[in-house]
Amino acid sequence: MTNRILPVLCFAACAAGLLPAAEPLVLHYTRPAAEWVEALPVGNGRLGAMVFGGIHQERIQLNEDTLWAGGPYDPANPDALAALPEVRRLIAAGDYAAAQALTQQKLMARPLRQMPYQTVGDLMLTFAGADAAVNYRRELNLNTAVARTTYSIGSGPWAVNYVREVFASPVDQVIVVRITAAQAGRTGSGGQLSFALGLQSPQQSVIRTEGGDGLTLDGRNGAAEGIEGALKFQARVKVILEGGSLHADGQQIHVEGARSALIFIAAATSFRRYDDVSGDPAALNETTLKAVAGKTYEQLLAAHTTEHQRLFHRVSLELGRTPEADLPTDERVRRFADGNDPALAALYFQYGRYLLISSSRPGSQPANLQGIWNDSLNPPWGSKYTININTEMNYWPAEVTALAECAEPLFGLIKDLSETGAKMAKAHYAASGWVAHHNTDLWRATGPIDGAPWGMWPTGGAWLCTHLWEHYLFSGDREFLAGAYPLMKGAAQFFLDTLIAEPKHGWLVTSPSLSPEHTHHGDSSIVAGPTMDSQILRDLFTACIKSSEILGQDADFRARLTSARDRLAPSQIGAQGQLQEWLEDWDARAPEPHHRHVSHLYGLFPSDQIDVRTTPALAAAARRSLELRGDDATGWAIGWRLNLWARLHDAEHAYGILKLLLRPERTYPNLFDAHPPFQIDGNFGGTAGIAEMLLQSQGGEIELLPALPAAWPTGTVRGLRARGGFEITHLSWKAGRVERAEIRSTLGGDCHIRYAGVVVIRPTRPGESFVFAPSAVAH
Ligand code: FUC
Repeated sequence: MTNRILPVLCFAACAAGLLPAAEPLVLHYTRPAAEWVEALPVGNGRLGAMVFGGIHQERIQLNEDTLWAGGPYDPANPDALAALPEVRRLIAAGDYAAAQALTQQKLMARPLRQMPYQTVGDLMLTFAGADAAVNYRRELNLNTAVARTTYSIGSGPWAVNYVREVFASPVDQVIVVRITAAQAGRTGSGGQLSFALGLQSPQQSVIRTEGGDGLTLDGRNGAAEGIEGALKFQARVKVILEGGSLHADGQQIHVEGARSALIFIAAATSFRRYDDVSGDPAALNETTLKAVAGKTYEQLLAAHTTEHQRLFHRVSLELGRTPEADLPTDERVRRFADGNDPALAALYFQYGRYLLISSSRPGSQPANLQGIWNDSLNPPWGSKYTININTEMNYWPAEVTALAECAEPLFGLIKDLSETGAKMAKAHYAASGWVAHHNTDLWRATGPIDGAPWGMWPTGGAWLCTHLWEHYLFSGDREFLAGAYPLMKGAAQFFLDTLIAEPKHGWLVTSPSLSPEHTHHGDSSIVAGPTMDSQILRDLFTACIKSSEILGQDADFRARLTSARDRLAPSQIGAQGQLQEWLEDWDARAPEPHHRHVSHLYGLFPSDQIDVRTTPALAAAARRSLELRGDDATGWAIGWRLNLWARLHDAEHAYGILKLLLRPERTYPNLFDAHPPFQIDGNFGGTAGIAEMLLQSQGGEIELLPALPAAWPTGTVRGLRARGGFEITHLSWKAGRVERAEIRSTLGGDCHIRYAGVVVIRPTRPGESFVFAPSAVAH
């Protein structure tokens, strides 16, 4: 039912702005971190640190987001183009094993693997006489983005209280550490702080003390897969004391009898662009450290917190509080599935937003498989960008949770890939436009890697491009669209040149391709026209068609795309009632029925091609596919299932999936997602999924509480964003029913609000807010 009469809508003076968080958003622990996945992450997009909070020894593990192995390289394989027709012929003949073998032999990029993201090293602080500590607490405050360790040594009037605070400032581009030691109850007392500072690194590096109050680590990145290291990097540490004295000794700085110590950590590499490594890290660090030299801790902290809260406080979420909320965070994770701790779900939601703000800011690299936090030279999957799901999932929460700026690095990556991918399109396919396969790295390599069953997937760049269109749908930013359109157009051009007509129906399909990482016969995944490809291309072509209309250009290209879109293979329903993963109904015979990837369900989420209301048969088939696949999977794969069940409007199933995610097997003590091992995509998928349970805005409607579980009967969420330029500045519910919503229109136009089976349409002007109170709606 659609209601055009608006008795339930009234005008209100709604102030949009920063929102105070009601529930303290703090991760806390009673012990120092023993493992890396217990340490607490801070980051400013570019610099990251993991804080362990040790008593005798503090380890602060450091990252800089451009420190990767290798240097600029061109991964094109000169044999690929000549072998392409034969691979296609073998696929058309149904000889998938031979097609895969030839792909492996001739079509893969060189080298076969891309470059890994790497650690800078560690700052180690060793404290004198730190044996019998009491009142220990270690915490990460998401509201201030400060990691804090406190403890006392000794007792009575002689007890000394230690406080360590660490943050990564996006304003001053340094990691700031402040340590104080003061005798209990004696203001002005001090001089208790004695410790040694040293740097260590697994990289090729030289560490030296500098000027008596500093440490410098000069390094070079290493080679990988035969690609020589081309980067210089430098980390610098500077210590400023209040009281006490400093002296250098070998590779360490010694602090004696200080009241407090302020430590700055700067780091930079010579990376400027994927094809330019001419930067001067020493000069960059010098400038950075000079700029902070005269600032007080309080000034630095205030600037940092203000900038963090500008983004973080746009959204708040309250789902209710139980006594469990007072427990240490790792204990809460252990209890979540069988307990009643709605505040942990809210904390996990906000932690995903915190991690995105901390790992992806304008000017930084995009969040990689570990965001920005990695202590290794050889991390799992190189801690790169896997673009057959993982990188996209990292950015699922960006628009809906009001962090669109954090997606800027992703848009920059797409621009880079449009350049490197144009060379790849030409070399491997003799095609125009650009292509990126299933992975990329700092150097924006775009070729098929790792091996044919995983790498021979040409649709990664196309999927990334849908994020450009989504940004337009949320923001209505025409100028952004004008810049993004050539990137989307280039991605589409590649497919206009390379799609082939499959023999049975004449549908246009990709070949060679695969349904990400899933085999259909034996160990063969190579195929023509996997369902996911057609779904992604339908979205890409539609985005290009609409963009060219909005921008008033490219009528001919639009016409070509429109006719190609009409010929893409449709999503089909198979014999089990499931959504088919491939052109043929092979799902029942695929060797891994519970595979983690659910690529053919892209159409349901993140796309809106499949929808419970507009395409109910396909939605039912998607549901069947999900049931057949099963709920449990790796971290990110559970995160995807959460979003999918929310799109199916099955609140209880979605909540059951959240319980699978928020258990120790998939959530480490520091709330990092466990693939396992750590992979950050599940955190972001989890945040997006919780948002998707509370608000959806696909298909031209804003739906309130589309998948609210019984576990969250009462709550308030403020600040979520909807497509069409709407901010849900307030949404509160009681006994599972919406009490009041307040919506701000940024662009004007009709706002279609769906709740409890009723749609109301409210015309709006830009900047106007209105209240939706459904108690008056007759159902
Ligand atoms: C894809 C997934 C794996 C892992 C890797 C980084 O290959 O199939 O599970 O997430 O990316």
